[in-house]
Amino acid sequence: MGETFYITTPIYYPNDKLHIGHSYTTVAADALARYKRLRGFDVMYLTGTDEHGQKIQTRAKEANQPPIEFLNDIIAWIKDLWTRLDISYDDFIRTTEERHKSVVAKLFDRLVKQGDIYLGTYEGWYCTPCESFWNERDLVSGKCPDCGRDVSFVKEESYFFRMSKYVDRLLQYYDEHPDFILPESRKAEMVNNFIKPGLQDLCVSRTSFDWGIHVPEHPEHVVYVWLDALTNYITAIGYDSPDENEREKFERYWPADVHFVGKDIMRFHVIYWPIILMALGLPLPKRVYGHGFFMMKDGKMSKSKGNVIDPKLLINRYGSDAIRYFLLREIPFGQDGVFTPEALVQRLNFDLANDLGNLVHRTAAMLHRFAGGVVPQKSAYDPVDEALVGLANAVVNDFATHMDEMQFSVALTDVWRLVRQTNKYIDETAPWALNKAQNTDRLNTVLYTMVGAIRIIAVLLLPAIPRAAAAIVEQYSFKPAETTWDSLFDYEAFAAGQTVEQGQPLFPRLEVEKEIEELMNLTHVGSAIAPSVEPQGEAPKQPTETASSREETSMIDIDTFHQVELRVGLIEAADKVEKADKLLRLQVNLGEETRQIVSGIAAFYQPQDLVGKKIIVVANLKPAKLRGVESQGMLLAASHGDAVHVIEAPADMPPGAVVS
Ligand code: ME8
Repeated sequence: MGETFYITTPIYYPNDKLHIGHSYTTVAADALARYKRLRGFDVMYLTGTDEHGQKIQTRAKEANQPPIEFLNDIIAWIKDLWTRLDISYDDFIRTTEERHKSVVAKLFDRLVKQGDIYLGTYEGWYCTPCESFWNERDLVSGKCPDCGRDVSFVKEESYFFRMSKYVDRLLQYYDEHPDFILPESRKAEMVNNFIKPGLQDLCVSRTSFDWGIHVPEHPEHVVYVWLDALTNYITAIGYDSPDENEREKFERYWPADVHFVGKDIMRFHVIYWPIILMALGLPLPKRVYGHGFFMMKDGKMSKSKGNVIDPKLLINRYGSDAIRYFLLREIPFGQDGVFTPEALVQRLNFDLANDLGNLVHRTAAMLHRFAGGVVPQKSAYDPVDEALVGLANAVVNDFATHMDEMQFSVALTDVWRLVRQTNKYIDETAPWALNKAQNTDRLNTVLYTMVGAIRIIAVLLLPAIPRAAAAIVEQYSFKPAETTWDSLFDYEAFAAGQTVEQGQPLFPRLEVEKEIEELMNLTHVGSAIAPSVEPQGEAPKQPTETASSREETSMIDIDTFHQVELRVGLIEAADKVEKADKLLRLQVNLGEETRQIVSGIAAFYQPQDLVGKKIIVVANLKPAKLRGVESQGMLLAASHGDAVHVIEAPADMPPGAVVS
């Protein structure tokens, strides 16, 4: 077994569906894990869920479910998300698992006994969404300084962790390990904002709720979520496990090579977590990388603003590779960036469909046209070939440097230098002209050189867009030995003579304007087209959403439901919307009036089949324009997998009848 590499994501709060921001951290960690595996490391990639605390208890209560049932449904949804995004985690820890709970209880007991944790009384402020304690002086206009929401005053008996005792050692560790806090710019913020003003002892238990790990000696105390959560990084790999094999695993992988976290939870990872480890006498993680935030145009994503992007929606439409590529490429890791439909569509179209997709497709097409679909042997290189070979070498080295520095966006830019240059090489060498001139030797060398570049590109893309990269490897029949990391340093490390499949385009070319508009509709809450999500091109076959995922959405009360006006409608006419292959325009009689409704059901119904149907219409939806056509309502349809059925009203109900 090779050298180990242990990488983690935060364990997310399963109080709600995860959004594209959570996917960001997980995809980045996945790309690094895959890259390290490619380089021969024995990788342990851990993710999971942080399942205790007041917030989860409250959400479960609102959903009228025992916490664990509430959680199981969401965890199933989260795991399904990671499957769809091709996340190659090696382990998924849930803090409600016995392997975690028993170790945390024991560890707490030990820290009490050795005097690092003591009993006292906490008086101060608490932010439940962040599960964070705050001093009066930390609050900003009386609100949580992290999330801006209301805080509550709490006074309760609590255990405290003697953080202050370890501050000097912590600062010394920072000095001796300049790579510990990454990007480096975050270090000053941590020291100036949290350590210099005086690090206070941390409250590490709560008594006002009971959904958590109980302190063995004092069971009315529940271990504070952050102490519970942070220790997942060691319990998951067998710290203090009764099982010897598990303990060996811990010896093997600890300390972690890198914890990936968002900048919001940096302080827990670079201050509290190292101190807890010091108290336990364990080595500290080598690096903590605090990346930036994916924002929306109107600021931070939040459920209450309704500007949260559901990653499954995007994966269904574009496939996992497209989303992975966008997340890794669009924003330099470490910085904040804004999500816009324009940026997504342009990246997919220009980088993936045009540059990469086109290169792979046209090369295969030329191999078929000029060489019977078989990669020919080369003769001597011309300078133009040597230049491409030289660039490929440089790109492999740059890519490695940038991946090691966790600069995913730059590493992908490196690969695209080779993609674009290879396209240019084809234009310059013009294989079609060589074919016409029957200059077979030269033609063969050019074709070989093109395939050589594609091999290197495919291997370099395995970490970021594993499906497409594997599809290229298969299409071009590269053998396992020709797709190893070491093989990249020899341009000619593949035996010519293999057959290349003609293949389908890897990524569909999008009509930019149209797609941006559709994406806006799709991601806009309250969009008037019900079933507008349609897998495209190579989009992977995805499991459909189940009841479990719906149960995580907030429950509404009956008054909210009654705000929706449902009526029976009779479809009197239907036709296709011009230049919008998914949309039908319906004229629907609602009793006292006729409404025009545009619906995304063209793929499932012929217009004439709908005429005469009685349907159920949301009659008080604000009008919206779809592809320039006004829609004055929405019809109800059921969807499952690829099937969509318009809901029909009973035949004896007149148009306009109220549905409730
Ligand atoms: O904090 N952009 O869980 P959490 C980028 N349970 N990343 C984002 C993001 C955005 N808009 N929104 C969320 C917790 N993230 C604790 C962690 S670890 C021992 C316990 C990512 O569900 C980012 O990684 O609130 C952030 O740190 C994390 O989700 C917060 O997830």
